[in-house]
Amino acid sequence: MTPMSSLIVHPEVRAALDAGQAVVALESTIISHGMPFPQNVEMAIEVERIVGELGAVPATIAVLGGACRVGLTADELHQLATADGIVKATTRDLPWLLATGASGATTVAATMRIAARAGVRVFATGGIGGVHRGASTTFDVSADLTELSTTQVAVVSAGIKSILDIRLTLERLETLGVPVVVDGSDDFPSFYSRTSGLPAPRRLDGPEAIARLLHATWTELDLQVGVSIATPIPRDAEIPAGEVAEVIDEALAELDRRGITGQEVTPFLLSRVVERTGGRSLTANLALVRNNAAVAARIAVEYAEQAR
Ligand code: PSU
Ligand code: MN
Repeated sequence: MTPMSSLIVHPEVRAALDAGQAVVALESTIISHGMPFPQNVEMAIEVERIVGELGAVPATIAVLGGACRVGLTADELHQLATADGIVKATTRDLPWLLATGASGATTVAATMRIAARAGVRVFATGGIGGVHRGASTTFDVSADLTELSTTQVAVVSAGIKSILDIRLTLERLETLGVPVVVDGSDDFPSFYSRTSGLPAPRRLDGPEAIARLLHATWTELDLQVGVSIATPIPRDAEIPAGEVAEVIDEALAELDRRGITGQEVTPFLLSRVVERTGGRSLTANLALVRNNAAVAARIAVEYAEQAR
């Protein structure tokens, strides 16, 4: 077995990378564990279309049958959205998936690692993981942060969901040396809401400036880090922070009562929020993922152009 047989890049993605054209990575935990069916598969197909229309090649990433896959077919997206037994995989789960031939939906961390192996530098998701509320006793800090501290991929998100401690997550990202910029706002966004009560660590406006930052990070300074790019949810889809706060507090209390810990925490909180807001949060979630995909595609196109 050659060492690279565990990495399979879709021919269209391969061709784009070889030609120095824009590629945008997309994650799969959001499909298998972040949203209900059928909205999950509809979302997965639509974000690929949005990326394509803006001149970049979409590459959804997952592990299927023990191989890291970069770029999936519609059938494979459907399988991730519906199949039982697709494990949620962060970076440390990748060796187990490869060794056992299993399939896994990749988190932000695992998606970044596989994207970097394939040479994809720009990645769109919904929200990144971070420091959980109460982490001083649970030690629950997402491996997304560790990955951002070592892997050269830019992650476009709508900020951080307030199921997490946003202030502590930003502190941790600073300690880890991860550049954090907000596109077009002085406020750091909190997923459903355009603000979080915290200032943007740094602000940049538009894809050209952000692509320059990526080249400064990797090409000029050769920093071995990821970059976190937050873009606020579109105004017409925003849910004011106060309206989800109560639902999130209830979900956190239920988490405690039920003693849910570890990898189950984030999927549990995500599904509770959708249930308790009567689907309103799902509509907002879909709007921000579409927006993040478009922002990432424009950045990827600029990044490729500035490399010429
Ligand atoms: N936050 C969201 N939506 C998501 C996730 C986080 O608002 O779908 C998913 C992402 O895949 C992220 C993962 O990488 O949850 C983080 O999981 P954990 O907290 O177990 O590291
Ligand atoms: Mn965790």
